[in-house]
Amino acid sequence: MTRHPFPASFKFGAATSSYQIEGGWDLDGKGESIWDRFCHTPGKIEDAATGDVACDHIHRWQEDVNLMADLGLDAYRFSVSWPRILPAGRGAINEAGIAFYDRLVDGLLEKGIKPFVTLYHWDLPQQLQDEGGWTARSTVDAFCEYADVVSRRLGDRVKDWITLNEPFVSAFIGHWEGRHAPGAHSEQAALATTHHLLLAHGRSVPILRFNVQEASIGITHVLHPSHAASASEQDQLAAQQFDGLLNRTFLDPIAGRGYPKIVPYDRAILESLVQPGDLEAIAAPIDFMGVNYYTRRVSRSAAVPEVENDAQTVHVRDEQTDMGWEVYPEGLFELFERLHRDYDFTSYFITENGAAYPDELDSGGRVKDIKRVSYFRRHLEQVALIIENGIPLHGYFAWSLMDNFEWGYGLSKRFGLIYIDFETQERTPKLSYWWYRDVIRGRSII
Ligand code: IFM
Repeated sequence: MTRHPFPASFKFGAATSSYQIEGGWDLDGKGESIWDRFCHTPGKIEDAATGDVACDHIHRWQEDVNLMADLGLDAYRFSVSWPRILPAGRGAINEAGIAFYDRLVDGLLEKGIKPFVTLYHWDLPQQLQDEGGWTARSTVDAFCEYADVVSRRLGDRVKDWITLNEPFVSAFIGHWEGRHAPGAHSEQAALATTHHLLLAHGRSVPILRFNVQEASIGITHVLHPSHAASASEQDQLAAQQFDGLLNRTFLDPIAGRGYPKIVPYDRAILESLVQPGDLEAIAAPIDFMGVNYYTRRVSRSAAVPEVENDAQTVHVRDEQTDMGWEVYPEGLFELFERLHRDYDFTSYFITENGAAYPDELDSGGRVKDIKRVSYFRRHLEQVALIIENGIPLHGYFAWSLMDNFEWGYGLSKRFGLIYIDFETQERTPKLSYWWYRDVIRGRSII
């Protein structure tokens, strides 16, 4: 059955991030980032890949914008590389870096594609890391300086701004689990990072508003419905704690409620970092909440609050993506119903949704990623339901426009609508690209 629930104003988009696609890691004055350092450290990345070249988007952006235009995108979400703009994290501006994003933004606008800029998608300048990184409160000031520079230079053309991508991942995977840069293993560091990231978000909102006329400003969180594996009190508590960790630690302070109480970490550490005025700053009014949705979490009780497909996660269904994440489309509606019921955010965008599968070119040079089409179709059905239920969801960004560097997994996980041959850099639109093009054209799910 064809459904036509998408209003003309609804934005169909695709998303990427700087370190995952750009390459040019030390090109034209760019400074080193924590991800450059992490990937250049042996043993950190599963297949020993780096983002040194990635999709070479820094040189091939025009071809990529043409592919976006052929796809019919209304909007494109990308991130700016902080060390490409401020190589030392603060101070001297790298004009060559600004010029790259100037060209990209102009190229997008020429094609009628609305740029959504994420300021921070995990590539902190290494020099700031050497001064303590996000565990140091001074990094908040550096972020505000960076937000000021970028919004002054691009704000005449870019109206849609996302301060941070998934602060949960930066804080907990980067600083407690250590699977992401900077690779720390400390609860204290994870909680300091959490608070300083949220403070950086809140403090930068008025700066963006001052610099950008008619700005629309948000933050992006990765959110999962949190279910218990059984009705036992312990499992119920584990599910509540996971909800506290992943969802509420990052939603509640933005909504002006401070940090949640039922969490699996030492809450006293987090509270001790809060200075007068911080919670008010974090709760600066925003224009939209960005939601990245991939899967749900089903918890059974255990002592250690690990966060992914570990012993605590129960897989209820067999269908999983190449990341080992359960495919659970109805969780998207469940999540938005809850957000709409429990919070007062006035507008939402799904800023990422997608799936990794082990795609290959067939003998005819095509990629028939049928599973990804099915994943997108079933999630877009939920998007339709969300809109039909009057929840103010205004856009959907597929993750990702193209195969790219998937962090600790290197180049081994493919999320793209476009297949990348990382040897030749040849781009091949997959079946899902053509399917999504038809969805966008018809503004309906087919
Ligand atoms: O590739 C990442 C992206 O950088 C942030 N959200 C999840 C994606 C898939 O893991």
